[in-house]
Amino acid sequence: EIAEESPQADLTEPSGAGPEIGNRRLRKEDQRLITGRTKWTDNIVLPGMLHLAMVRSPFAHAKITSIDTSGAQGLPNVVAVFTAADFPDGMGACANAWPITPEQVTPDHLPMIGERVACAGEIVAVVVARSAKEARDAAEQVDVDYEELPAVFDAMEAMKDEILAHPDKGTNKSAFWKLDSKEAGTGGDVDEAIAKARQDGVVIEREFRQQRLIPAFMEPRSTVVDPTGEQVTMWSATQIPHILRFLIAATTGMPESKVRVIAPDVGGGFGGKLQTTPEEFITLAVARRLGKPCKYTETRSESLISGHHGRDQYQKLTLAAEKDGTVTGLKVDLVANLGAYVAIVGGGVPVLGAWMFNSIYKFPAYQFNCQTVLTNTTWVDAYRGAGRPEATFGIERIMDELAAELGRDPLEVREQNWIKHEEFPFTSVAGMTYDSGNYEAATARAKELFGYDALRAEQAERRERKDPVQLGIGVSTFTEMCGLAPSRVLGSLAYGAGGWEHASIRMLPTGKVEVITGTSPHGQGHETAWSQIVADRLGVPFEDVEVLHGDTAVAYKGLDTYGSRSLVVGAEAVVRAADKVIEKAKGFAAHMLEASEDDLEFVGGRYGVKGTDKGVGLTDIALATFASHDYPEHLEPGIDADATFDPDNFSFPHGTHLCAMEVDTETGQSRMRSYVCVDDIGHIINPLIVEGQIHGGLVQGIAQALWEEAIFDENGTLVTGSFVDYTLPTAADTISFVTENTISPSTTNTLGAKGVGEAGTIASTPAVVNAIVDALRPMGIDDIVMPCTPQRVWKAIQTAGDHS
Ligand code: MCN
Repeated sequence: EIAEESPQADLTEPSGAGPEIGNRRLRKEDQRLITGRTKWTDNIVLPGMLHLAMVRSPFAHAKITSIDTSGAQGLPNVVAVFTAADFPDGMGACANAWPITPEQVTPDHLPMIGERVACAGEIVAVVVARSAKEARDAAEQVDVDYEELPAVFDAMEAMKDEILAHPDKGTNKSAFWKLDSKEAGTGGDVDEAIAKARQDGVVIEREFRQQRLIPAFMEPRSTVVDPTGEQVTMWSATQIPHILRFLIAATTGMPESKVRVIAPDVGGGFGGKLQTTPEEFITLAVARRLGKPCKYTETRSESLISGHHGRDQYQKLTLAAEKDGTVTGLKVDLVANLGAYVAIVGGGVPVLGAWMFNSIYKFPAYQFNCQTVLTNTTWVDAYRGAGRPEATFGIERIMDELAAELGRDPLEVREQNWIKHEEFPFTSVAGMTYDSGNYEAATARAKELFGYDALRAEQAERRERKDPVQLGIGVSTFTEMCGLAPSRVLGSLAYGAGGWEHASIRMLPTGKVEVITGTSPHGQGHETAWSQIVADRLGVPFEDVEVLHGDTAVAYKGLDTYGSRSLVVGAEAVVRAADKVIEKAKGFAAHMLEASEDDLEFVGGRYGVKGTDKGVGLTDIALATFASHDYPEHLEPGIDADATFDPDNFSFPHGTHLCAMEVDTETGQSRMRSYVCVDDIGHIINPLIVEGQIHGGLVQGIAQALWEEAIFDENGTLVTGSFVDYTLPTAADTISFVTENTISPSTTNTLGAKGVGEAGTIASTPAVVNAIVDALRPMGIDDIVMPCTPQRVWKAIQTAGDHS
């Protein structure tokens, strides 16, 4: 009904006369996404389809001593019950795809467990029934006996190796990664810098905790497998159809050509659907065994316990500076909790911090040490920002602490240390070359929009009169590396990982254009943005461009969507395919116009003979190459083109985020008063999409600062296992944000664009915590552990009071 009331046309603004790039177009995909009138995986119904329900371990670490499935077997409409023993050759393997070091300790991650579960929520049996409800009811009748084993949950506990998450591995330590500027030749000796600062400068040492979060996407994960055709087809709510197809083939032995993976419309992921999951492998194995289509859709509680988690890291930072505020060195020691298994990029996520803790600053000496550890908790992998929010938090918190120690304005101390705009491209102490940026411009504009000086004056006044509601101002200046990734750089860091992207453009005879992209959007609006780019490049109407994605039989080549890569890698491939179309069509144009190619110019979708009014449109050429026999012998019919783009560098968006928090010192309650961000993401394709990305990202980052935390009890049971306990923010919990942009074009792609999908999340968490700490600093408080709940803030105030 809703769909009929708001037809597609109402959601799409007219093209306008100007170029499409830069247009605030409403997203063409939103009509179907918002009304739900689309193919979400769970909407797919196939003839004779069966439904799966998983039997999951309630224990975090236990031996399975027996499984009795008889209670479920006899129930009406139950078709089968399987345990791992029914699949002696296995069911494939969830990927531990990219070990970060050759020595990495990597436990096998099997889809279904037969002997020993290593975290709560692992699957020990699957029930197949004619309906999902019957399958779930029957799953409760499967009787599993467990013998509990000692379990370890906390990363620092795991470091002691007293209790082992996987006893057969002999250690909980998975991998160690170090980057040292002296050894790498990119800077000085950090220990010397710290020793010197202890004598005649300032040393700030802080420990921060990145709590565990859960990527709470809107659409729970769902998989349908149809084994009845020539090919096995899997529909899955995934971010990575291409990688999934490859890993199914690689770990089950099925020929890749016999596997088709389709990611239909996907309702959000935030990194949480960047995984090849036990549930996908089990659904595939069961469907093939029974020869019938099968569907599995998780409940929200299953999603929270068995979809992967994010963050969970201990950070120790040592910052050395001269007395005038010039930083001379930074040392970072991380311990990152991987959970029970090394997830698809789980080992690599904390290591991304190696290139990010130094952030926008010109530190002369730097060292990054990262130890990843295994525990008996849900596995941890990418969650929006993946590695970069953690690093940004650490450095932006400690820069504030340095400013406080010196009694100086935190923006002033940052400016003293950051890379100046005339110094780009700049190779950082971690060895990354930042393409472009202008931290001065973004900061100046943010200060102006925020009313920085007036708020500082109000803060001083409230402090003076001991107002119970204190005002805090939080600063976060950040950069990130996005656009995963230059294959050669990525491959050298993480074994065997490519980072290119592919696109095809098909010029249809009627002049319409099909764009096929290897990216796999799950809320980011690629259909709209890619159409805008192609409309401008080929000079065709926006409405005539159709973007196809997410089906390995259509978009046969791709590396999918994550790491804010799609625009700067994927859309750049689209641009290059479009340029090839233009080049190919030129030969036909010359033939049709009886002119030399050198005399032609392509403007507004038309080849014109310079100096004349003779010309032919690209769409006419598309028809001619389809229907005409009259074309030059040296040309093939058709002007379609493919391109694969592999950038030579990441792109480095940056920005300045300012947050004002009012903190009630009597109750511990914090209230956000204003939030301003000025982000620099180079050229912008669609400002409306960008605003949406920033808003969504901000809310997730703010939620880490204030509300969200995945908590396990002493038995390893997830106590925040529903949305009653896992505190997701709603629109009512946030305020209107002020967002603006400065533009420092990227030099790594012809669009001059940088990614935006994670920027808001990366920048906002430290801005909020810095604001709360700033409000309370006169009380002697210099940190609040996240999430900064009223209870924690209140306790910190009481404790500070006790000491004074
Ligand atoms: N864009 C633009 N101009 C720019 C940069 C981006 O117009 N200079 C537009 C792009 O055209 C695209 C969108 O912004 O439509 C995001 O582009 P990009 O930064 O390339 O990010 P990706 O498309 O690769 O998306 C991945 C990123 C990540 S890593 C997470 S996590 C995340 C995010 O996107 N998860 C999301 N945004 C999300 N948005 C929704 N709705 N749902 C998720 O799960």
